[in-house]
Amino acid sequence: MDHADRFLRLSLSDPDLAASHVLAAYHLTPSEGQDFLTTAARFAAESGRGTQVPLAQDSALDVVAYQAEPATGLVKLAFPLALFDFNISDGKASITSFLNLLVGNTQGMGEIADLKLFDFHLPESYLKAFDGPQVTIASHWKHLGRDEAAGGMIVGAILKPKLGLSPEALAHAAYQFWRGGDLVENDQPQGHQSFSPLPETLAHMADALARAQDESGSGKIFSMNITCDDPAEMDRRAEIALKAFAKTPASLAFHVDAYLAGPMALTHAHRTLPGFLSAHRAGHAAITSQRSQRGYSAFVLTKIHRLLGASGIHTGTMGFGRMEGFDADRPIACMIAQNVAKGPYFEQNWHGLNRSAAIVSGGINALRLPSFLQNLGHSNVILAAGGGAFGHIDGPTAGARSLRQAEACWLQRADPFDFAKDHPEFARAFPSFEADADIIHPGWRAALSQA
Ligand code: CAP
Repeated sequence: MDHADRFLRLSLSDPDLAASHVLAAYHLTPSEGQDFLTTAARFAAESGRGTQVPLAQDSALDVVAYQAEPATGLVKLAFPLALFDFNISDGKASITSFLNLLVGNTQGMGEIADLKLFDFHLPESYLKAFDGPQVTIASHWKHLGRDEAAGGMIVGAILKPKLGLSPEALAHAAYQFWRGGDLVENDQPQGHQSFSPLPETLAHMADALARAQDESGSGKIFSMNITCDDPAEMDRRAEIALKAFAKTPASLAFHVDAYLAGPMALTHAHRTLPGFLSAHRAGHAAITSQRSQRGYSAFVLTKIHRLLGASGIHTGTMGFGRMEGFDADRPIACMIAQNVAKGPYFEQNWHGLNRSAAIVSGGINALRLPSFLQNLGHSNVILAAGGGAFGHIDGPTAGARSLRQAEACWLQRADPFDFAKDHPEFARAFPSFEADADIIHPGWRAALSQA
């Protein structure tokens, strides 16, 4: 072994390092012909000092590999806090710096075949140097007139089709959903397109929301996609939205495609815009998918979004929707919503940093929702169902009602067929999503025809 063996400290363990280092757990497969421990040591050397040449004695700044298991591929690195970048202006920490050290150049090392980050742990002082959310789901619950500690599921939809509708058609679709639901999110590809110029769209949307609020007597929410390359353009769009929704500011929320536009976009939005801010994550599966052996996991991405200050975070549907996911993904939602939570390798104490809410989206409908909630164990989430709302055969108002009823069915632990008897929108979800009904509730045709 070369000088890199100074970067292997296998006598150390989590408790020796957790207060003074960022800890990171990876799965590593060396390239063919490479020795596992040597590769782990070189990976550690490259991670911090980024050098292949022998170093002087000082090792206080070394990143060290303190666990390395050839049998499982697990490698744990410890990063001294002094290696991370902090703002000159306000002393705040930087996720770009964090990612640069944990999943930067090392992702391309020739001697490594596969390398994926699955978990990390931050010590208190570093964690507190991140913004965290300023606004939590409690602000939405307040606007909706719910219990602010545990107000239950916010029934939301992503407008479908997401592209191609005129401002009037888009606002009409939103209005139809709001008649039965709480929140409309425009999807991450929606911006200022020729068929739906943003100023007109926002004016129609604000009008539709005001009508829905007046008619129902309860609050409604619009979460506007603000993602752009240029922060000045983001500010411009926000300014137009804030003007359009000036009469009902608590109804306006913003969201950013935090994976594609990156930490700077989320941070800019978080620090400049009022209210609830969500992190979408389109494109994330390129690195987070279980089939991708590099990058980092969805768990890591989601934890990063809480640090960056997202009030709501797309967490996936844990295998109960249509996007890739697994029921074992539950810790993703727990990590963002609790003060102390266990990840796959580390327990993180958030030391009072505000919590983020899970945004549940991707193929969820009234039939799939109860199993999802059962796996999660609570319904204090924001639902953003697209097809599950607009695919209801009686339209989006019925779609919204069917989703609210599905939550109630689960909360009451009711038999779905009995429940369907006096909840018509829920009952009509069965023929709306026949393929799901056949799998989740075989025999539904006979059971419902007797109802
Ligand atoms: C959902 C959605 C969302 C994804 C995001 C879509 O629509 O609008 O962007 O769910 O996934 O286009 O796929 P559906 P995630 O309800 O019609 O599937 O939250 O996992 O990042």
